[in-house]
Amino acid sequence: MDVSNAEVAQAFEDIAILLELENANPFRIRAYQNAARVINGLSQPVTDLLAKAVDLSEYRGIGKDLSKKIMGYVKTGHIPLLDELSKHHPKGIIELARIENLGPKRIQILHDKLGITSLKDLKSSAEKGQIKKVKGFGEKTEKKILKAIKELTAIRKESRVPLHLVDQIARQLVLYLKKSKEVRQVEVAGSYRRRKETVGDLDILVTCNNSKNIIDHFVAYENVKNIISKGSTRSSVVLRDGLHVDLRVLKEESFGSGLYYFTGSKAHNIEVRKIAKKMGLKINEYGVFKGSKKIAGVNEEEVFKAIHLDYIPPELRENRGEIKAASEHCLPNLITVTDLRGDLHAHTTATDGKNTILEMAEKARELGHNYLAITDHSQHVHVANGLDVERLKKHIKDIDRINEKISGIKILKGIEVDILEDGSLDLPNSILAELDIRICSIHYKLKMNKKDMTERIIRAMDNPYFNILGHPTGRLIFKRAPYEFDLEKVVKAAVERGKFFEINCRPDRLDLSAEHCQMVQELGAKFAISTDAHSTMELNFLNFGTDQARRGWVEKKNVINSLMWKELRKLLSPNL
Ligand code: DGT
Ligand code: CA
Ligand code: CA
Ligand code: ZN
Repeated sequence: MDVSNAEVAQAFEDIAILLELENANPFRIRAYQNAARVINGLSQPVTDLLAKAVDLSEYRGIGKDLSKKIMGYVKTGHIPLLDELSKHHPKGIIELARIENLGPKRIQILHDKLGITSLKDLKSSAEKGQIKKVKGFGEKTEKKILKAIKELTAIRKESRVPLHLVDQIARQLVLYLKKSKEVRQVEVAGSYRRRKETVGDLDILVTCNNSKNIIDHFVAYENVKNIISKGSTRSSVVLRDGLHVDLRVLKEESFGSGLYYFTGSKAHNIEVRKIAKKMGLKINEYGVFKGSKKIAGVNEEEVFKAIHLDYIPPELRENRGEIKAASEHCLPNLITVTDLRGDLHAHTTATDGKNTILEMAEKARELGHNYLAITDHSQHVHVANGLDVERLKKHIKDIDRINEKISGIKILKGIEVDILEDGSLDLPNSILAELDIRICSIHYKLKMNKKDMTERIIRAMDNPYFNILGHPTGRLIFKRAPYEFDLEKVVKAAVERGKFFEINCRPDRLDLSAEHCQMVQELGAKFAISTDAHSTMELNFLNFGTDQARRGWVEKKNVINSLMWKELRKLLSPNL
């Protein structure tokens, strides 16, 4: 059995909790807790130690008895004592012990009085105010319990990390790995390579001259907080920021097949394996095989060729139709960040941005943009000091002046105008007519019912000056679900009226989602990939929106800011 140290330690911790519930001898309980700590701190997997015939009972804190239990666990995947104890207690009881202020004694009381056997039960009882009525608990404890549950669930949610944070961490780690003379190839695979908006853990693949040295080098990285396992060809660590990283050393001859396998997704891999099987081939992380003969594996291109598929970009590997498309030679011509000619959503100090029009313009020019749209907020957004007609008039003049001053880039006069509750726009058409571009967004009254919200948006699209629906679903990653509306209906209305959908690049928005991009494109609508920058730095966000667009199958021909201003302006003129 491939049992990790973390799993062994967890099993011992569980035993300690269950023993405590049974009022066992405190010394016995402590022994299991100590052993769990020792195992968590080992620098090598217990499986490796046992394979080398190391006597675990020699470690302080692990006696003869526990050493035997570990050997049994590694061999069979079971610890009879844990199995036995588990029989006497409901499954959910162990996770209750992870709540602060809730030792085994109190868990027992809650179980007897209120029938609580899981975190879910505990939460609902606390919310109903039943816990404070139990003798020895009281109002304060109930509040504490609710707070602890909230924190526990928050941690679970946060155990996935937003891609833009992982991006920095991964880049630094790769640089560090490349510093070793032993290393030849380094790639980050997994959801990171597929550019998923959140990442569970990093999967790094390397080839090298000496695998022991590279693993030693890896675990010595200054940002490593815990070493979870350290074997001869793989190692797992937790970084200081909480991110897990798996490192695997591959053989050069199977780097391509390994990269393909560990890039996933799992659903994609499973489907591909079926296809290979139909062709009489076998595919795994070591290569593509015909009988026992290896026919591909060095690089991904060769692997795809061997299974008769066009090369599938990692962002598409989610088993959402890409395998069929690859076998029929009709994969989409995905947008790339270098296809983009400009940025259509940016704020300045006139509202809630941090930089002036000129500063934003200069940065955009430095990025090689052909144009940048300045789209500050409209009056309804008081908190952002939104523009009323008079201030917008002045803003327009300011932009004109900058355009006279600066060369090599066109600054578009724009607005991010609010869609009001009744679907009208927050500024009169007379002033909207003086602009080059209007992004229309919803910023308040997000909780309308589905029908009303759908009508609100479509009514807004009836306005001839409406160009782009800003952050179309209003979702915030980890924080807020999309508002309720009929996206399909809205897309159809947009196609009829010549309106476009924003793919907002802000890492906390990435709105539209990949799935929504795919659906919107299939219904025939086009996109603007825009940063919604509130500072010059944020003008760099285009790659995040582009990653998202690629995951959503978005083609270059359907992205309006892949056009130069000369062409784009025709699409933005009002359809009067
Ligand atoms: P994450 O880390 O949750 O964001 O998502 P991934 O996709 O990076 O998943 P992870 O780290 O568990 O595994 C990395 C890749 O390894 C995964 O995308 C596909 C491959 N893989 C892992 N487990 C399996 C499996 O049981 N079967 C197959 N076919 N592939 C697997
Ligand atoms: Ca992963
Ligand atoms: Ca992983
Ligand atoms: Zn907005």
